[in-house]
Amino acid sequence: KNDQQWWKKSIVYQIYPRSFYDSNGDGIGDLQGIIQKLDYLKELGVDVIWLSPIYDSPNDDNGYDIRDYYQIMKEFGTMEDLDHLLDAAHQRGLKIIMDLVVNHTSDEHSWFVESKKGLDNPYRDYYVWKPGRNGKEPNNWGSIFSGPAWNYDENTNEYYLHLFSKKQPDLNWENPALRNEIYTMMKFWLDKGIDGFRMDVINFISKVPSLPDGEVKEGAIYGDGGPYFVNGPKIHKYLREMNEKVLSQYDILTVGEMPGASTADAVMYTKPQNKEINMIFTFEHMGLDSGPTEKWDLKPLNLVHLKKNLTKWQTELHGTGWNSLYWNNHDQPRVVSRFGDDQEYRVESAKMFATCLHMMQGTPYIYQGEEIGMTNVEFESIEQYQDVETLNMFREKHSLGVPTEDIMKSIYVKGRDNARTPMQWSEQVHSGFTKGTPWIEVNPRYKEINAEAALEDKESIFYHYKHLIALRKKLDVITTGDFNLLFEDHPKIFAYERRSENEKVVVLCNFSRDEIVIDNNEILSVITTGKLIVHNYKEVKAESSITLRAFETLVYYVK
Ligand code: TEU
Ligand code: CA
Repeated sequence: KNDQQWWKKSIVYQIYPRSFYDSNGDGIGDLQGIIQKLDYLKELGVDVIWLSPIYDSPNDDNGYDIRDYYQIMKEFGTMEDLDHLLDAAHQRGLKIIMDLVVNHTSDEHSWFVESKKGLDNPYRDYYVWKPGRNGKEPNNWGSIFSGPAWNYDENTNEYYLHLFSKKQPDLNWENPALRNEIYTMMKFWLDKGIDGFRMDVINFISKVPSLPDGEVKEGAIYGDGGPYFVNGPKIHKYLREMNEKVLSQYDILTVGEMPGASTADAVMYTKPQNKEINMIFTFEHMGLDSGPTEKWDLKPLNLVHLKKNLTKWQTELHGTGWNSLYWNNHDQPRVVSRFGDDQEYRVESAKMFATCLHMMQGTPYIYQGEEIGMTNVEFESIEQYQDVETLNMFREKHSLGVPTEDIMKSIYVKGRDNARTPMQWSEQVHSGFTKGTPWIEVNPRYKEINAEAALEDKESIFYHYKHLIALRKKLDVITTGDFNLLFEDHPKIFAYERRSENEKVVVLCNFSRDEIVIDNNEILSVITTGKLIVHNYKEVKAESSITLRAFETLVYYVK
């Protein structure tokens, strides 16, 4: 059933429901709000909507801490609202995939409430419990959200593992009873008619049973447990079991979020004959502007490294597996601020990033607001920030005496709330997101950057995305062609070609503010004989020796 590979031709739009559109004035986005914006997404031309978690949750990590997999978060609405959303989407030819968060649950989940009651509780082994070592944590691992990865429970005098926040205890996938509970839950949602899953840190679920200490890297406080839970010893066993018991029975899209997966891992996870999942999210290109220990350790992007990394993923998965393509999501700062120019050349650079990504092989993902060029935010005080990862990091670094302005600088560049300020719909108060008080403040630039203005401006970033999406549907070479990097050592130009039997597309992207002359004869012949199908400047000057203006992108089609 899963052999119709429709997802190779799809474009996915990610909605972070809390910040998308508030229909009832409580300052929190909701399902009814999404229903009211489906026509906007239809206009954009996307095929699939990925909803970040909408299950019942205390929202310690905004829904990535699930308390009940079978209930809708009350702030988002009811199960009837979800059924209504599914119908309304399907009526418009839109598919919906949900976020599957099964590496951990909320500590308020009934399984964990039971598990912590006693060593002999039937749910004890749904989670990872260990006795302390010399009166301290069982090993030296750090949590990804700061602090140790273990929390002490005095009731049973043991520690439980939490790779993320204290309120997100890791599930024990060694336990077949737990695995079967997950498969049953997945089938409940698939039988309701959802069209697939995005699987949260799915390559973390298998841990090395002995849970050995990790290396304490330069400048780190805790050990790096990564080698003992990333792409763990039984991950392929579990994914094949999940595929055999659940996924293979439905015609769905499955994408695994896989921090730390290499291209070799990705081929194993996504080659169809392995019967695991369709595609993965890699983090390698999203880590190139981080220092050795953590993302808050800022480093400027080196374009040649980015080009080589994306080329590696394009070429090593060509004909073997399948790529997802993304710059943005609810965990990443907004690309136009991160790698582009969100002031003078905001429109040109946003269109350039879109073109650079959407002409590659894979399934593109658009994160809410990316299609109108939303930018990062810089709130004055830490009090205005909401993200548990940011707040935990602030507390830890503050206690270590790091100056506040240094901490705030890294939050401005890499904080996840950059992606979580409300979707900017109009220049109305609170950007038309809510008639109430938004759960997080709106980015002050909403008066200039909003969907209403974008829809009225034929030259907007929105219509550039719409055009790229339409091209993917029209030109097979974008889906099937190979990938060949051009000017590979050029420090400011990202250029590549996509080739198939009788079609070729040449993509030129200037990642800099500088004007750059291209006098390569081969490219010049493409420019003179090819058809210009994408550009991001109003006036296009196709001369013989072309000069790429600041953040200019040009795409030529050659038959
Ligand atoms: O994120 C996985 C993950 O590794 C994140 O810690 C991410 O790398 C980090 O936030 C970058 O700053 C997933 C979800 O996407 C994220 O929202 C959740 O917080 C996390 O898992 C735990 O569920
Ligand atoms: Ca609401």
